[in-house]
Amino acid sequence: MKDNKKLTENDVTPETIFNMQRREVLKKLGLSAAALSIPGLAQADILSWFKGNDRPAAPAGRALQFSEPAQYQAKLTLTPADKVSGYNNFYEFGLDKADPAANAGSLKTSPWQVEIGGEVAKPITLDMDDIFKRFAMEQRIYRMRCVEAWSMVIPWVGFELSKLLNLAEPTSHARFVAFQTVYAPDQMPGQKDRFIGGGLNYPYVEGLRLDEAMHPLTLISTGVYGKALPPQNGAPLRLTVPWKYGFKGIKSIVKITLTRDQPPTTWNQGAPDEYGFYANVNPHVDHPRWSQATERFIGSGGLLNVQRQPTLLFNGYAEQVASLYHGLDLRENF
Ligand SMILES: Nc1nc2c(c(=O)[nH]1)N[C@H]1C(S)=C(S)[C@@H](COP(=O)(O)O)O[C@H]1N2
Ligand SMILES: [Mo]
Repeated sequence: MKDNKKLTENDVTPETIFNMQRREVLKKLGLSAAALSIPGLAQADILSWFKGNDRPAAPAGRALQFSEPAQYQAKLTLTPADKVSGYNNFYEFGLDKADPAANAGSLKTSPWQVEIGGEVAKPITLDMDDIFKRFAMEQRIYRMRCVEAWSMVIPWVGFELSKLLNLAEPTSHARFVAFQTVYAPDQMPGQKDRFIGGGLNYPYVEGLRLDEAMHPLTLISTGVYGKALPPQNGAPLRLTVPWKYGFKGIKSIVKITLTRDQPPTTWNQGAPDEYGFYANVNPHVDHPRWSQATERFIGSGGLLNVQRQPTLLFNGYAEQVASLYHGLDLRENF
């Protein structure tokens, strides 16, 4: 990190804040905290929420067993593990990128059950033992592109969502799949306090079209970097859809429902003009407030002089998924 560099306001990205002490950044800018509206400044409220509560550290992730199918071991530069699990979006634990790692230890991830129901012939509820017994885990190296225009490359461990859905036998009426994060306001400060949680509706919900959910690239992740997911990454199981913006990757899932109609999704409800249902990564369709043509890749380097790279259509997975969207106007269906 170049500590001597004179910062400008344009340099103040979430990464800047992540890598430097906040007061240091503010000092370099010659500003008081009040002059900047940085979500991280909500941190103080989180600390007071935890006062008198336990703020236990997350348990160390257990090593997982998995295969490494050659076609999914992309030769890409990985984002280091400490960034994958230290720079997160999980608004249930606060808005700052460092908040989930600091606070998500309060989430009880065991025992855990996930319920699959709705338009299925065989509704089923599974615990994590059932999941690990029934589904062979694979490591898959995927690009991940957040709608905020930063990106990572992450070695997930997981299994294809289609296997889980097939177990429940979707009926001929099923056209969409709805997902729900756990609702546990006593463990998640952002669910209890609208300010800490960024004003979103909770529980966080997401959805896919059935064909997207059944696509072989669509994973349920149970681990990262060879170990069980830490809570800040969405333990014990979360969705990973590599050709879509990161917010589709709903964390800490307790409920999966096959539906006839398109289900509501949290970010779309929060700001329908900015976040659509599809959320396919697309460098040609800008966010109303910023360009999506390029992205800041979060690698091993210091984050002030972080590398910008072009964003790829469908995040580089066009060959595999473009056929899902034939005849769909991607600008209208953003
Ligand atoms: N329940 C829940 N899931 C969530 C979020 C969240 O705030 N709550 N944030 C989303 C966003 S915006 C992104 S970019 C990814 C980040 O995943 P990561 O922290 O594991 O990289 O999680 C997604 N899943
Ligand atoms: Mo995101």
